[in-house]
Amino acid sequence: MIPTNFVSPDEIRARFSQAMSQMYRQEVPQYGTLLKLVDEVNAACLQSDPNLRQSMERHGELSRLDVERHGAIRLGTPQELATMRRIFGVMGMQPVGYYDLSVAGVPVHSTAFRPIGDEQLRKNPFRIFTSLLRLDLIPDQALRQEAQAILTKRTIFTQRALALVAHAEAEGGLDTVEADEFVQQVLETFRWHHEATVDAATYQRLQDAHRLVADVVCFKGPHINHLTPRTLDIDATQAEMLRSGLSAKAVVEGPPRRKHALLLRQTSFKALEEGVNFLGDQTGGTHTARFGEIEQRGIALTRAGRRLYDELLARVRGMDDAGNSGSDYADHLRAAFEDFPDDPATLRAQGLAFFHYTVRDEAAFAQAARRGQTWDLQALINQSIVEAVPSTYEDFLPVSAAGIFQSNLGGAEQKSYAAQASKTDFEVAMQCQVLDEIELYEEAQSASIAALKQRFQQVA
Ligand code: OOG
Ligand code: NI
Repeated sequence: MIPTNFVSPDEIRARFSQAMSQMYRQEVPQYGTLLKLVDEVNAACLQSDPNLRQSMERHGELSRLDVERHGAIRLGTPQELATMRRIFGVMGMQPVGYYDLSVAGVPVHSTAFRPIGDEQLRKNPFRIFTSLLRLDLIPDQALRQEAQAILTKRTIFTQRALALVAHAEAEGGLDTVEADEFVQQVLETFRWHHEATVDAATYQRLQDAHRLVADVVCFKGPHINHLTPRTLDIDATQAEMLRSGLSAKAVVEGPPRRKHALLLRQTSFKALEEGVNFLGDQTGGTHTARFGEIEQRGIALTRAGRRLYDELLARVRGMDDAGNSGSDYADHLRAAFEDFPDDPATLRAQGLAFFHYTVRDEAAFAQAARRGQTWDLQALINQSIVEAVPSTYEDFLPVSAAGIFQSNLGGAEQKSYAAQASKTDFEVAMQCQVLDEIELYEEAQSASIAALKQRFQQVA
C-alpha cells in the first residue's frame, strides 16, 4: 500500500528552494538587494505590458516567477556526484543535459538537475547547475594526487541526510516532518564555511594550478556559489544593478535583446572576497567563492533552431574584440541575429522553436469538434480556437556558462584544454544517464498536441 502521508517531491523541492534562498540572503547581503531590483523591474514590466501579464498568468508562468531560482555547485569526486544525484532525486530533480566546459579552459563537466514535466516545472522550476571537477585535466601529477587525497578524506553530507535519502528511497517518500528535516540537513552541504581544510601553502599550490581546483578541493563542501532570480527584462535590471552599485559584467551572455526572447540571457556580477582561515594559520587569507547573477528566459529551440543559434553566436565570438567592449559586442550580436526570425509564427512555421498548445476558445473548440471538422491543428490555430504557446527554455547554454565561470574566476585564466567532452565518464561517475533536453521539449510538445487531439475526438 502506498502511504498517503508523503509530501510530494515538488513540495520538498519548493521547501528546499525557499530554505536555500533564505540562507543565501543571510550569507550574501547583495543577493537581497538583487532580489529587490528584479522584483521591481518585473512588476514594472508586467504593469506596462498587460498582454504579457495576461499570457504569463494564463500559462501558469506568473506564479512561478517570484520563486524561480537556479544555483550552482562544483563537486570533487564521482561519489559526491552520485550521492548528490540521489538527494536531488528525492526533490524530483533529474540530471538534464551534458555541458563540457573544458573547451573554455575550465576543468569541469556538468549537468543541470531540474524538474521535468510541465506540471512539475509550473510548481517550482528550481535548478542546480552541477559540475564535477576533472583532475585528469591537471597536468601536474603530484598535485593531482595531492588534490585527490584531500578530496577522498572529506564527507560533504551529514549522516542524517544520508539516512533520510536511504529512507526515502526505501519507503518511496518522506512525510512532512521528515521532509523538513531532510531540507535542513541537505542545506548543510551547500553552506559556506570560512575554515579551509588545508593550510595556506597547499591552497596556494592548488590555486596556482587552477583557481577552480582550489575552490573545489580546499573546503568542507560545495558551497552554493550563486542563486539566480529570473527577470523579465535583463537590460533594465542590469542598468538598475549598475545604478545600485552592483558591478555587473559589461556583456550579457547569450542571444541579443529581441522582441521575442530566445533561450537564455544572463549576466553576473563580481564575486565577493571572503575571509578564510587556513589550517594552522592565525593570520587568515581570502578566497572568492560566491557571485551574483540574473537571467531572462525565452523560447526553447529545436535542434535546427539551436544549430542556427550556435552558428550565429560563433560568428560573433570569432571576432577579435568579442567579450571585451560591451557595446561593440552587443551591436555585432544584434547584426548577426538579424538572420534569426523574431516572431513566434515564423519560428513555428520554420520548425525553429518549441510550442505547446492550449485551447483558447472552449466553446468554439467544442463546436468545431461537434460539427465534425476533421482534426487539423493549423486550421484551429488560424481560427484562433487553439493557441500555440512558446515553450520556455528550462536549461543552460555552454558558451554562456563558460563566460560566467571565467568572469568569476577572476578573468585572468589563460589556460585552455583541448575539447575533451566525456559524457560517458560523467554518467559513470553519476551512476545514471543524463536526459537529453531537446527530447524533453519534443515530448512535451507532442504530448500537448496529443492531449488536444484526444479531447477534440472525444467531443466529436
Ligand atoms: C556555474 C556557472 C554556470 C550558468 O548560469 O550558466 C551557470 C559555476 O560557476 O559553478 O551557473
Ligand atoms: Ni548561473
